[in-house]
Amino acid sequence: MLTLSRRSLVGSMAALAAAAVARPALAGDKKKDAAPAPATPAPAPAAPAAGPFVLPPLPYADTELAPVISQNTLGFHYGKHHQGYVNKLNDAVAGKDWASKPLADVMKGTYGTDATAIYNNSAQVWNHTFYWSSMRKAGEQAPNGKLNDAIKTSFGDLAGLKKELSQAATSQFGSGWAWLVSDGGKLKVVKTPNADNPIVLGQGTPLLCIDVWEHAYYLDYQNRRIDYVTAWLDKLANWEFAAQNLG
Ligand code: MN3
Repeated sequence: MLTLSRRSLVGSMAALAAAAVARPALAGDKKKDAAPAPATPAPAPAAPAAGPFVLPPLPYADTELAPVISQNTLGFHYGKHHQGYVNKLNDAVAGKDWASKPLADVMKGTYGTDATAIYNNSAQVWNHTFYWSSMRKAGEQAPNGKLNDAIKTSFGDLAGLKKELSQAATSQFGSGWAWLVSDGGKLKVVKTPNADNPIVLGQGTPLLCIDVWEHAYYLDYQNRRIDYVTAWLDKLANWEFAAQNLG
């Protein structure tokens, strides 16, 4: 019911917005210093300016993470939240040098500056892209080879790693992320608040991440973050991706 009402609301708002303007919204419409509208409406462009950053495709079908993450959750998370960060980033970099820079350079270059909108949205675009690849089609999978050796050295065994990741993910207060990173050849678990990630914080090379913002799990698990994290670690963790990142 929640899904239906939210979608209906979005649809109604879109209809209202469409009725209120004579042409499609443009990227520059929100700027207060935009030129006044001409008396005679200009022809509508073929499509709104998209900006330099785009939503990357998911590495699986949106049904393949079920039953751990439903198609409904993934639809909102990817199609609304991740797309929203991309759109806000494009708005924030419009007319700035950042518009021509790689995404990772943008988030590293704006961390700790007063360009908070560019930083927050660029880091969230990066984090979510990494998060999608940190998961695979739901099922049993275990790390092997060099990654498995490193897990044994750093955590004793896979259960030890899962316990640390679970603790980090469930103890992160409010919104944020839990990460498996490689730092100087040793694996460790870290957690970061809001949009922050181990790259900007200098905590090592990310291997996997778990999104623990409520939007990642609330439709499926409500307040039970521990159930989401446990199922994620047992059924979705993409150890092949982690091994690739370990190199
Ligand atoms: Mn998210």
